[in-house]
Amino acid sequence: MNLHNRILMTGAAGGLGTAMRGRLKSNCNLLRLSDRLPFGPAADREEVVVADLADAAAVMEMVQGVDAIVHFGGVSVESPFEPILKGNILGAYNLYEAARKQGVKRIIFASSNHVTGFYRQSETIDADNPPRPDGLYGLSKAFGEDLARLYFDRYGIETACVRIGSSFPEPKDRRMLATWISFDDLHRLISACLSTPVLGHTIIFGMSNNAVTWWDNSRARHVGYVPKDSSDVFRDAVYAKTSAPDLSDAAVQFQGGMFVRTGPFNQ
Ligand code: NAI
Ligand code: 15L
Repeated sequence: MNLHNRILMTGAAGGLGTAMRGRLKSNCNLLRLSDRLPFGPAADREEVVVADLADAAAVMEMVQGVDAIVHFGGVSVESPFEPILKGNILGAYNLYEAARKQGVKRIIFASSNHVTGFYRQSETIDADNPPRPDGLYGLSKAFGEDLARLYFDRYGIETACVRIGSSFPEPKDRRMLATWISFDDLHRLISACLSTPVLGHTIIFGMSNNAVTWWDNSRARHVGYVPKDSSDVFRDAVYAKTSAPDLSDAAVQFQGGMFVRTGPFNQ
């Protein structure tokens, strides 16, 4: 039996939305999908809502009647401030306000490793390390995590802030050998966050069982996430197709990789 009747997944037209769409249907009776871009008709046990997260009234309608939210929607890379402000800051606020007013009690927030991108690749950090965002995008995700904490402390809305590493079919470069999470592990992680009896406000790093890692999830054991995949099977192929890292490059020194030197700061 599903714990949730209707789950809302935002960002449905994006990479992870597309990958999780089929998988998340096993977590609920009805999956409501939303994005600002059109993404095709509703399939069996689906509902489709096209709306901009910056539109408070539309978000209020989108959240009506849902039991839990998986929030992927928003700007997903370093960008100028305006779209980040609308999609990630105002968008997250609109979503939490709608959740508060409509009694939604659990949210899985797609945060990012770029909240802590300015830690070094030689460091291991956990959820208690302070944020060190590597750009405006990471900063907006740090805002989302703090917003979630406020709505937990004041209103009891539980959130898993999943600091996703790199979720793609395969790791694309040497950095991603540390940051990679498979789609199946991401679904395992979201399922664990949706079903654990007490979630509270939890920060958890979204990674597979990679031999090289910079993140320690011991503060999120109550979630019960057990990854089954590993980037290690791709190691030889990734080494063969990439050249040795230039250790003087900030993208190699810091966990955020290229994000630490991307964006409007450099223009
Ligand atoms: P994506 O860019 O493919 O998908 C994001 C979706 O959000 C898009 O379909 C876009 O149309 C929608 N969106 C953007 N602004 C919006 C707005 N104002 N209103 C409504 N919808 C809006 O990104 P991806 O890779 O699917 O990531 C999903 C989420 O996970 C994002 O929040 C991203 O920051 C986060 N994440 C993803 C990682 C990855 O490895 N794929 C790593 C870390 C975090
Ligand atoms: C992210 O936050 C991005 O959304 C994703 O596209 C990747 O670039 C990922 O981080 C990463 O750090 O590899």
